[in-house]
Amino acid sequence: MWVFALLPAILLAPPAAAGDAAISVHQAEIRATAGAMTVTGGYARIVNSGHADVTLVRVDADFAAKAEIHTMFAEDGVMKMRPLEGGIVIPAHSEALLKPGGNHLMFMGLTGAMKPGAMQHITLHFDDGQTVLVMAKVKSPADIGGTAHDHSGTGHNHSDASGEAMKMRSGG
Ligand SMILES: [Cu+2]
Repeated sequence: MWVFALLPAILLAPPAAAGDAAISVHQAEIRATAGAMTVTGGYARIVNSGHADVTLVRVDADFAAKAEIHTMFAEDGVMKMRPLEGGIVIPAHSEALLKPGGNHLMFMGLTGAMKPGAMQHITLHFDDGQTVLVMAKVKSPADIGGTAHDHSGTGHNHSDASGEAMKMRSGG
């Protein structure tokens, strides 16, 4: 009986088009911090099963004063990063990988240490109005997928970085 009751609701659902909730986030991870670090990175696989490209335009996290979407680039043989102004496009029927050494989330002004094993909420905002609340797991750098040391070496360029691991380069 309930099957018949359900049918009208399905028929009334709007056709899949711009705005269909098609984003899912997997393997959300945050790099654990050490000592007085107040900056860290976040990574995830964002899958778009919809028929339209979607752009990740903003990130919120209650454990950081500021959250940004970053990209990395080489300058004079040194890897640096900067905010990605246009956001990250997740193509239709495809995915975007946020990973060490590539596009990533950057959390600045951490309210506390990021301890391995802890779970933290991140909110991802997309240009079509979708908002996705993500549970991210804090992992030690060695456990984060990909290269383990991209955020701990030289060449990063955060104006408000106070951690010893984030070496400042002005004037970049
Ligand atoms: Cu960054």
